[in-house]
Amino acid sequence: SRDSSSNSRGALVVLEGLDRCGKTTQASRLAQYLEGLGHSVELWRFPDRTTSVGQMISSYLSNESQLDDHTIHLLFSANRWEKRSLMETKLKGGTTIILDRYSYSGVAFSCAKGLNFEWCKAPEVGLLAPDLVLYLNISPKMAAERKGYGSERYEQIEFQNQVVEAYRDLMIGSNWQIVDACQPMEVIEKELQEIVLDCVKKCQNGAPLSDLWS
Ligand code: T5A
Ligand code: NA
Repeated sequence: SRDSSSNSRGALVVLEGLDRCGKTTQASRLAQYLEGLGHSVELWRFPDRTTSVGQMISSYLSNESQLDDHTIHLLFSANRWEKRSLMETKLKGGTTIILDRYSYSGVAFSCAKGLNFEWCKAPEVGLLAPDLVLYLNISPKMAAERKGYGSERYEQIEFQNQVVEAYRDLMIGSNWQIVDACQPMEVIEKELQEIVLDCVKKCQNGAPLSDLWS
C-alpha cells in the first residue's frame, strides 16, 4: 500500500553516460514503467534547450556559435539552477523525476577539455543531490557505431575517451550503479527497473533530500 503522507516524496533518478549510450531510450522506458505502477513521474533532461540559456547551449552544441570553455560550463550550470526550485517542488510534492544528464555531465565534459575538476564542481554545489545515479557504461568505440553519431560538437572518439576518464574520477567513492549499456535494450530496461523501484520506495518512506556536493 502506498503512503501518501506529507513526508512521502518523489525520487531524483539521474542517467549518465557517453553520447549515444542509450540514456534517452531508457529514461522514457523507466518513466513509462513507473507510471504503469501508479507513480507520479516526470521525464526531464539537461541541457533543457527550451529556456533562453538552453537555446544558447543548443546553438553552441550544434556548432552554430562559439563560446569560451568556462563560459559554456557556467551556462550548463545556470541551466540547472534555473530549474532547481521547480525540481524541489515536484520532488516534495511526490513526483519522481527521471533525469537525462545532470551535474556529472557538466563536470565530465568540461574536464575532458582540460578544465580543473574542482573548478568545474563549484557552481554545482547546492543543486539537489540525486537519490540514484545510473551510469550506462559503453566504450566510445561502441557508442560511435550507433545511429546519428557525430552530429554534435562532442561526438568524437578522442574526446569521449577523455570524458570516460573524467566520469571515472567522479565515480570514486560514489555509489553509482553501473549498467552494461551494450546489452539488448530490454535487458537493460529490466535491470534498471529493479534498482529504480527500490530507490523510489526508499524516498516514499522519507529518505531526506540533500544538496550536491555532499
Ligand atoms: N553536456 C551536457 C555538457 O557538456 N555539459 C552538461 O552540463 C550537460 C548536461 C548534449 C551534449 O551536452 C553535453 C553532453 C552531450 O554531448 P544530450 O542532448 O543529452 O547532451 O545528447 P546525448 O547524451 O548525446 O543524447 P543522445 O540522444 O545522443 O544519446 P542517448 O540519449 O544516450 O542515447 P539514445 O537513447 O538516444 O540512443 C542512441 C541510439 O542508440 C540506440 C538508439 O535506438 C539510438 O539510435 N540504442 C541502442 N542500440 C543498441 N543497443 C542498445 N541497448 C541501445 N540503446 C539505444
Ligand atoms: Na548527442
